[in-house]
Amino acid sequence: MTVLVETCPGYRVITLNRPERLNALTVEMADALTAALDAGEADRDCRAVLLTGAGRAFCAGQDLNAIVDMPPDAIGDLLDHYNPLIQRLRDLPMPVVCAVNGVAAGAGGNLALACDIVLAAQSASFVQAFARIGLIPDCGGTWFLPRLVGSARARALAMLAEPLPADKAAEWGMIWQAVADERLLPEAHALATRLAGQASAALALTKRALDAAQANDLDKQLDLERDLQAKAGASPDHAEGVRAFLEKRPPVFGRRRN
Ligand code: LHQ
Repeated sequence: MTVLVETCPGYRVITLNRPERLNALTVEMADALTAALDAGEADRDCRAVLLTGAGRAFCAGQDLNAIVDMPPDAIGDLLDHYNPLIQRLRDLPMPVVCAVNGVAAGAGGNLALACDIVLAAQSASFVQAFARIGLIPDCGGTWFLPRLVGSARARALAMLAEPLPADKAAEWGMIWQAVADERLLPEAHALATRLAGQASAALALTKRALDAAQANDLDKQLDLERDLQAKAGASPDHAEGVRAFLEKRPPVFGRRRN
């Protein structure tokens, strides 16, 4: 199995599993990953997802063996499998924690950047490897990078294809945190557990609002916040959150409904 799924209380762990190839992606693997996310969404007890890689790498991007003899005009068609995966990660109502356990190169790096909260092991690095093989950053790289790190850094990362160490990625705001290697999985599981205990509708609406903000002006965004806040405010989780605060006890949120 190139993609492993493990069910934990409140969340699912999805592990890229081709460690002998540094978890390099094939279209079958991208489809399997999308299917695993679909299945997670269909399970109302799944309130967060943790994505990581088996072995010493997170993901080395597209498996170059699988495309070496491909007709040049077929390369772009592969993205018909990868783009739905990136969209799926962004559209998923549950938060996705990414634990980058080692190198994240090419599409592998951008797969990580599509997740909601990215933790990386201190020994991990991010490489926009595309320029080295005459390609452009895909899987959302040209969209995520400038928004996360600014245009100057995005351009240099994309054009020079140099590895960016996890610490620097965190310092630049590309990811949430770099943590000691042995702390990566414990911290990622703790984050997933914590998110799984939060108000699920509010998290889903937060994802929507933040993504929409990338294209909206302030007027439009304020309108959207009003509409989404009306939904969040009408949720039983909001009522429970307020009651719990006033009663000085931890809130107990209900099942995921969206
Ligand atoms: C690999 C790979 C790999 C196969 C390591 N494939 N075997 C493009 C096309 C169209 C549509 C879809 O989207 C894309 C997007 C893309 O992702 S394009 C970018 C593809 N990825 C790359 O160009 C990265 C290639 N890999 C590397 O630069 C290095 O391997 C990194 C920096 C990831 C890791 O370096 P090292 O830690 O020094 O490991 P290594 O290079 O020794 O690799 C270990 C093995 O894994 C090795 O095989 P071997 O049989 O010698 O042990 C590599 O050949 C294999 N491997 N990446 N993408």
